[in-house]
Amino acid sequence: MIIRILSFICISFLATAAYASLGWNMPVGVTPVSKEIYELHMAGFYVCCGIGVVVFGVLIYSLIKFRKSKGAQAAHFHEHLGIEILWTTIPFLILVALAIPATIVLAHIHNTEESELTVKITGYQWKWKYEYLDQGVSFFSILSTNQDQINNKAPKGEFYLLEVDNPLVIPVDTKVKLLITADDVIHAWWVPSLGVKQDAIPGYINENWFYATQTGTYRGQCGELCGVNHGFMPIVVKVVSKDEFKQWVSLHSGSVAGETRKELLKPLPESALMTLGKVEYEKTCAMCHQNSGMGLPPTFPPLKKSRIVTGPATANIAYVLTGVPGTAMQPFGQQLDNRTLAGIITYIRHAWGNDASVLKKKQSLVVQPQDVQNVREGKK
Ligand SMILES: [Cu+2]
Repeated sequence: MIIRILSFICISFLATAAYASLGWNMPVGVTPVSKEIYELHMAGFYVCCGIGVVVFGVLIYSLIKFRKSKGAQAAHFHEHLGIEILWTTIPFLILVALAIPATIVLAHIHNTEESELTVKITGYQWKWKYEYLDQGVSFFSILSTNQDQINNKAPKGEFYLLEVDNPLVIPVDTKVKLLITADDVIHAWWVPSLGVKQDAIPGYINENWFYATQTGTYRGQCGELCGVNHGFMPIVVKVVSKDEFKQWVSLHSGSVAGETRKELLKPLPESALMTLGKVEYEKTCAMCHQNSGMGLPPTFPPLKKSRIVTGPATANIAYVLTGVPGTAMQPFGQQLDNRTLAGIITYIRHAWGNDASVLKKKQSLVVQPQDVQNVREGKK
């Protein structure tokens, strides 16, 4: 009877497809590997259920059947060779039976041969960079949830902390090889629906791959504790049709970027720089220095009344371009274009009452894209 009850509880847990849709189980995913991982996980789960039923069944049966009130007497035997062989052999066989499919899946996960598209992924504190090695497309992907939601000043959106400005765009039915590394500390690129969780380690390039069989948007996160904003570097992968991908590449590939590089040096009116700067500041800088410009001292210094921000523009530009080694202040010269940098620097020199200090020191309030380029080239 007891065994029957236990079996019933276990069997009710076996209806796992339903639980997967409820979010109680791991997702089945949309790639062959994610499905294999799911099946492996379920096989292990069934074995655990079986062991649970047998072990607890015997235990509970014995407790009830041979209880003291019924006058049960303990047996006095010890050292039974047959039993010892049995309880060593059975777990050994179970482990071997589980290791065989696990090894097959593991070998499949690491087989990056015959890939059709290669994307290099670099983890930074706290963003991802994607480079399509054969298409000449590269960009940063940054959290796009606004600071008001994070600071509980606005209701949280549907994809709170799981949305980015530039998702990774991938064609459907294509074997995509991933070369995963990091620029500062260890991160991990983790998208459950694609069956990928791979450490991003500075100085190493790890390989992984996926083959998405369904179009759609798949979300993930950094899977390795990488610092104070670890929870703020989500991953969004948009799987599109092959035609849509071709169009997307032609819009984003090198030749177009080459033209816009010249465009990016054109001077902008102060108001345009301020508008652009505010948006970009909130996206790229506010996570550390905060919307209020007060930072989170001592790790993230305030920009309000900052000596650098209210000082000479060239020094301010150089500081942002090269960053500060050994701190979270990165060399943004590699990450942002001249126009964006000019906008951000113009904005921080105006905001939080900094403008009064800048003017008092007779320094310039506005930074143009050409000024940024000049500092890049080492011109005064
Ligand atoms: Cu990370």
